[in-house]
Amino acid sequence: MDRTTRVTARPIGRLTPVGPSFPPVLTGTVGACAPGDGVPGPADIAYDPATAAGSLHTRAARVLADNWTGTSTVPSRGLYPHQWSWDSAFVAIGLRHLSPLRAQTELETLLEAQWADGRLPHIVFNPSVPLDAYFPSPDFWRSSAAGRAAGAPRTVQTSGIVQPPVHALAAWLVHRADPGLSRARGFLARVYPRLAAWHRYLLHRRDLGGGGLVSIVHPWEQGMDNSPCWDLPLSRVVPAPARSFRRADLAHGAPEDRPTDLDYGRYVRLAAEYRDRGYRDGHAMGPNAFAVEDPAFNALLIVSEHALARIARELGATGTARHARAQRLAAVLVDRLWDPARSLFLCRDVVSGRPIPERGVSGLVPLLLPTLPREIAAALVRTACGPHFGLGRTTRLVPSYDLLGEAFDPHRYWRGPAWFNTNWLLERGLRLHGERDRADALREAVLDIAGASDFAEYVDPFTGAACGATRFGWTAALTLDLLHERPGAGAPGCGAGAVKPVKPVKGGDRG
Ligand code: 9WN
Repeated sequence: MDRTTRVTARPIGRLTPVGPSFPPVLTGTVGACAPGDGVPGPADIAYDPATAAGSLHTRAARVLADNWTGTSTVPSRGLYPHQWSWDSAFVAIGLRHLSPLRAQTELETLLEAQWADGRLPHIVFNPSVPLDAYFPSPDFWRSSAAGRAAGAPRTVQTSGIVQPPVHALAAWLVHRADPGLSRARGFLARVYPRLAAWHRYLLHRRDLGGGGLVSIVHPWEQGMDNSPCWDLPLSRVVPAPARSFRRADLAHGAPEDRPTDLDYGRYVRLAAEYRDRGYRDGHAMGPNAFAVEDPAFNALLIVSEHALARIARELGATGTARHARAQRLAAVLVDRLWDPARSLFLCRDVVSGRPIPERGVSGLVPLLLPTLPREIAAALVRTACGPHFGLGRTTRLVPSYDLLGEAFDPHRYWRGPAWFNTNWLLERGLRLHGERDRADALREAVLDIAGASDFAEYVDPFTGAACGATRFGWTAALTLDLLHERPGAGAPGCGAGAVKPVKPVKGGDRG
């Protein structure tokens, strides 16, 4: 483990635990600190550890230094100038190799913006960024007013939707990077109640299909915003009129790489309606509602639940109930979303009750699950390497969508290009299931293409040409993470690592 942080740990305030009656109050947390208050600044990152790929390491570290705001990391200075939820989790996973303190701070800042009902908002807005720098801006979401009943914080503005729950996995990996520092700061003890409340929110308020899996209520919640998997359920949504909003993303990206105006109108309509309902979940779903069970979102929750079990264990509990719940959820995932004919997990439209017949990369992400039946893991590997995703044949990185699908477009947002976070997840999945050679090849491809594309947000899956923003946060962070992994390594040591079989039990989330 590379220990490059030059920051001395000192105890800081506590995050207030969340629960059904918790007030969104924070006491003396790191989020209030400015550089110089014990929170590391760019100068605390060592750029030149002795690694074989020193210059790639240096360049990735520089991106993270440049995107650091003092308490968290923006995905991109131009296109995404605030803190995003799953971006921060991926960033923390890479930052832990440079500065475990800064990685802890990244997650703590996000968790401070948690709502009283347990949800972790997908954006935490930086008040010093002009309102027109990103749309939808805080005055669209109006979180502290519209979200009051759901317990939105008063002192920080956020969005009201969520993103995939990668956070407990990130917290566990960050802890493992420097357990001494983590214990000295009481890191796990402070984040655990918040992470537990986050999972509770998802499992209890978002089981809209009634079968045990979490539903997303907006394409942005799943993180793969413009995937063709949403086209069918989105087609029922009446778009908001184009004149009612002004997109900011087109100032930074080519229109042909971004979602269409029609799709944007639908995103805006869904978000505005959710806001106008006070961000309440579990209302009676109308025929035009958007509610989808997604395999990647649920797989990440399961992996994070295993990580939470490990955190509980570190804090003195057994973790058994959480491991059991994760195993139970994995069985439900297979039961509800596995499509043996396509050898892929599919999304399920909760409103119609039917599977969505599109092949998206999210259907491969359950490869991360340690308890996946062996034949399903093998089938997923075949699918990744087959004609629909082309890994190792026509592509070096797994594309976001079916190469043979009607909606495939190598450049348009989540409709074909390859992203680095999904490839990082699949690299871990391959390693976990004993596919070392394929995992090594994918690792090498991520490193080559991330470096050559100047840490692009996403790339053409055939040529590796950069699309979207460059110097993108999670691309740099996950490059660092892979640089610190030994090629040829076995199963990754994460929340999803070797899980002892336990008897499933009902209920209980105390670890
Ligand atoms: C909406 C920040 C985010 C990522 C998402 C990605 C994109 C936002 C947008 O950028 O979404 O949340 O404006 O398109 O799709 O995965 O978290 O990097």
